[in-house]
Amino acid sequence: MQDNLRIGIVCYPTYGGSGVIATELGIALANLGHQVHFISYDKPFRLDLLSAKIFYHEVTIPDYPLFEYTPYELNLTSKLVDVAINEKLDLLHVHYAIPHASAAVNAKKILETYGIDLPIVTTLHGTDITLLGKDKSFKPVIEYAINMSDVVTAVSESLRSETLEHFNVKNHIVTIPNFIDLSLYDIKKNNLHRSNYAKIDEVLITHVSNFRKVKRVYDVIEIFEKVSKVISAKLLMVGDGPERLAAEQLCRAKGLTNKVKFLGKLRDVEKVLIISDVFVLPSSTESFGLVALEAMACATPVISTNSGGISEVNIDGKTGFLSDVGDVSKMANDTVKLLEDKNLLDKFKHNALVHSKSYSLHNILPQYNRIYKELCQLKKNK
Ligand code: GMT
Repeated sequence: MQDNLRIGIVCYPTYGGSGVIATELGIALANLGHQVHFISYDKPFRLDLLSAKIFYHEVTIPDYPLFEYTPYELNLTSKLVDVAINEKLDLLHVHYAIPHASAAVNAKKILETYGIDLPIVTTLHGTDITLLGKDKSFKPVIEYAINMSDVVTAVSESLRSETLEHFNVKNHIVTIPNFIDLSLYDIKKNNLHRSNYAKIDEVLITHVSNFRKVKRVYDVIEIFEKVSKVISAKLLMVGDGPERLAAEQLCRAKGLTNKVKFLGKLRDVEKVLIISDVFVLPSSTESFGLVALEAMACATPVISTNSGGISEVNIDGKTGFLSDVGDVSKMANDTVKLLEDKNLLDKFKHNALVHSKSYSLHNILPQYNRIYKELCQLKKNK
């Protein structure tokens, strides 16, 4: 069997952890020598095409007046069939169940009529199971996509158990946690100055998300308000999304505008995380919390909820503190406790950095690579 494979990767190109993981996985696979074809409706936001091994195929959606609702999944399915045939893909790795896994299994069925066997690896990332999956109208499609994939992976133990609990899964689900490329987190190379945002005697608290409801951005502001009554502090809100305007309005109403800065979407979030003292993630659900791991890789402790898979990443009393969803008083008290005790803060910073290393790309990439090779070997033996 050849060592270098032709791998198709389907992901959301937008500001979110699943797109980040898919992009960084693709880049790492290309660095290993595989040829990687990204397929999406836009170029993934962290993808630079500066590699002879990386290709991007855009799914275009024709404007057809008959369709009241554009059938994106069908355009994606056709594109997958086309790329699989013409680029001679060995396998497809799709991130997120809907519509990526369901389009992929349909493409697989179509390709069978051409005599082509295309193994599908599906990675479940979270809201595809925890939110969409609980919506009964999607359940049969998600269940089918999971059961028809050749290999299914989940990004945390918690997501794996939730999937098994809510769906009639016939496939084995492998947990492969998210990862980070530690070379991107070189504190010494950071050229963003903390003094841009906080005075020397102020602490810097940061939140990064896509400002969806599940992120509970108002809790971030409530926590910050409580902390800033005790400690001189500034808050950086990074990202954008449906709740941003209301969050800005809440800051105005609370008279916090001189202390809270909304930076919008940033490509290199690590630059901000490195200069932060504490990272806050009060989500109501989080299958993994990639950005918490990114903060930890910057030696920044995490104040978070204990929902979903976050507790697998942020270790309570070691790399940060965990609280029940909505318990803003405890999250504020924990933040103050950390920031007022320099020894404790230094210990947590050290622990966060050390713990993040167990999620290094170097440790996780071989797990995906092994799956790909086994699938191709199976295909060859058929
Ligand atoms: O969190 C989001 O809103 C975006 C979503 C995504 O699909 O990118 O994130 C999910 O996948 C990430 C990568 O695996 C996880 O780190 C996030 O925890 C997960 N989000 C939720 O479960 C809410």
